[in-house]
Amino acid sequence: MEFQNKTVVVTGGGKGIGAACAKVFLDAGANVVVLDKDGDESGITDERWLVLQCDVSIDTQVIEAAEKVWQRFNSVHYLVNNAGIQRYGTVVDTTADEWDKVMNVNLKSYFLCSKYFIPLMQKSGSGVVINVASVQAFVSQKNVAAYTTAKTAILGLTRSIAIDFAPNIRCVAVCPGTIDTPMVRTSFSLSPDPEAVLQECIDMHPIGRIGTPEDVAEVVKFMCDDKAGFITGQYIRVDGGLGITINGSKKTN
Ligand code: BMA
Repeated sequence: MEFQNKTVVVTGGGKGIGAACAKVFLDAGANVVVLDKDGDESGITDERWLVLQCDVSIDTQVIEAAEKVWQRFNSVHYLVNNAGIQRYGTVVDTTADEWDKVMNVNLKSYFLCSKYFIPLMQKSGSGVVINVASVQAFVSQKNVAAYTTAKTAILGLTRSIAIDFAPNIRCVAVCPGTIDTPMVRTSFSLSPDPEAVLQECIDMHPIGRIGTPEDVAEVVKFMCDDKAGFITGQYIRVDGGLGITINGSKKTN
């Protein structure tokens, strides 16, 4: 119960990596706030569990959520910026609307939630902002121009927050590889052979599997812990080795 009397806010907390983060913090004793435009399907009922339907890319909705969180728990210590969508396209294929949508959900929401929750962390004494990015902040693939741009920008935002709000507030980016989430499964389903895409993804990761949401959630929790108190402005890849290979785990001979 190392996070007892602490409050964590998780965006996109209704499914995938966000849901795993929310659960890990609940199990560690924290008050947990799930912000998700679709609500939450976990069925958890607990006095330390608050679900707010909120589109975190919209300024007024984040302001309202921040007020409700403060009313309910009177503190905010951790913010996990995690909400994300993936859309496909080169810069030529991507429509201006799709570009804006990806930037709004994957990047602007991180700015907005930081803007409105950091002051509450300051009132609470200290805090940590975790920005869930992606290996696509470093390496990329075809056809994901908007997504990879947003994920790369998150690293700059992470540095800015770390510098501007030190020493009491730390900020760390966590960069997952392929993780078995509804977002990734939806991407797979766009292919005529989703199983083949899954196998390709497995082969890209030297660890020999894709990640689980819990793989990421445990690292997020550690980065929030005081044990990680000398880490700020940094990124950590949780990618099964994806980012260190030239050709995945494929043998060359
Ligand atoms: C993630 C998502 C996944 C992808 C992975 C590795 O951010 O884009 O769909 O498999 O990066 O490229």
